Amino acid sequence: MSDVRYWNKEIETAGRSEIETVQLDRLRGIVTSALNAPFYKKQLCKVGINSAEDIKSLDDLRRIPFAEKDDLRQNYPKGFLAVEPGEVVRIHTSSGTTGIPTVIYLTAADLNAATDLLARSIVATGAGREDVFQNMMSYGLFTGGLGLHYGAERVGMMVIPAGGGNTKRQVQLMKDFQTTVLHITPSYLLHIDSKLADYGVTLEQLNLKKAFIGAEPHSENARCKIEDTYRIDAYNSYGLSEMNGPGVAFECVYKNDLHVWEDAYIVEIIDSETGQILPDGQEGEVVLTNLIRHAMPLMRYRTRDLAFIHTEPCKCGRSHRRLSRILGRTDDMLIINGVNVFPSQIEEVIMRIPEVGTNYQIYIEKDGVLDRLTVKVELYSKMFLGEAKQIEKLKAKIREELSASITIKPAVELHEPGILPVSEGKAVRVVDSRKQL
Ligand code: DLL
Repeated sequence: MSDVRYWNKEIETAGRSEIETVQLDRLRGIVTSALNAPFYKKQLCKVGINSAEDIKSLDDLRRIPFAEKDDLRQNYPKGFLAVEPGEVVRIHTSSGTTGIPTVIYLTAADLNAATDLLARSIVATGAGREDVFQNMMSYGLFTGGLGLHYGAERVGMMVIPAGGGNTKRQVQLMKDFQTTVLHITPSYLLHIDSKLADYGVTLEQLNLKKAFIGAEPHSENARCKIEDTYRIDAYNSYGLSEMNGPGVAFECVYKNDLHVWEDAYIVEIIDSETGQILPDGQEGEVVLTNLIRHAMPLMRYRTRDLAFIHTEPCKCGRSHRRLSRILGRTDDMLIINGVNVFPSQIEEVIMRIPEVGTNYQIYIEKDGVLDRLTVKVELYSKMFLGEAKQIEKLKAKIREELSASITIKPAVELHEPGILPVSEGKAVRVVDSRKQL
């Protein structure tokens, strides 16, 4: 009888040398495809890689130059395309809100391989065909919706393709179909709880058991808040459009950081300043090579996400190494009056304060020549029933704890729930008006 804890036990529990054999074999295949893409034809020739034969070992990967978001933009739309257009069955693009969009192409075989990783991820969390899966990520060009949709169908779950937004309808669907697993951004999930009472629905009327949370940064404290609020298990899911979206790394039942599916992705951690490869355990920028996409090869892609690799074995028996949660991005560091501050530090502090509710925002503006940081925080509504003095005390406490972590004292504003803007997809946590000057 097959072991229900795994989707593909053989590869998920393979030894290091077996994984590396698969990686090498697949890397050669990807290099062969890449030589058909205008971008890589030039790049690979420059470093003397003219065929798969030139990849003798995995170390040869390091000869391949890093690829960056700008390369994708400059070669938009077809510079990375490595197959005849007729072979492509799907594209996804980024939103393009910050400039030229980026696009990925998939053949039917690419899509099949990506879907399998999602089925594998779902099963790793202990979910299975008996579950009712409500997919609350937006469908369309964003990879979050369709990616998990096909993975969940492959597992045999009953899929509710709800898409993003329309909270009232989402809650109704959860109730009517007794949804057991949600796929959702953590900020949106944190928000929904405050709406249940408005819709006359209690947690007891729902049947939630698990949530797959991802697509945006969140702290361990935010995960705990989700788990306590809904009395469910929340599993971190990491991915990016450039690597096919979700399914790059996922937590297993032990929720002890995210297994990177190493037969499909080679992960390197580099020093983002020097490009030097860092040893396991050291924090740096995540660099990924996709081994399963032939329509559009992408090797050594600099994600700008910061994390580190765990090597100690996981109790689940999977041998694929784990990535820490994303600790920040190389491009999200704020410099406030000369002090470096990561938004993740702020979230980490405020989410551990029990009176703090589920939404917050960070504002930075100019105040004369100086920068002014304000952290706006929503409290649970019962807090506002107390005395004003109590609120002032809490404000001072939040300010103290923040300044102990980030070394500058921000202004703190406390609000009732429902005041700060909510996103039904990725949350906008930082509003930096200095950039508009
Ligand atoms: O957000 C893909 C995805 C969809 C992942 C659904 C997980 C679930 P992009 O829109 O290209 O793709 O955004 C990718 O989002 O480089 C990270 O900075 C961030 N991100 C994604 N997952 C996580 C996570 C999708 N679990 C960018 N923790 C990535 C922290 C995350 N950040």
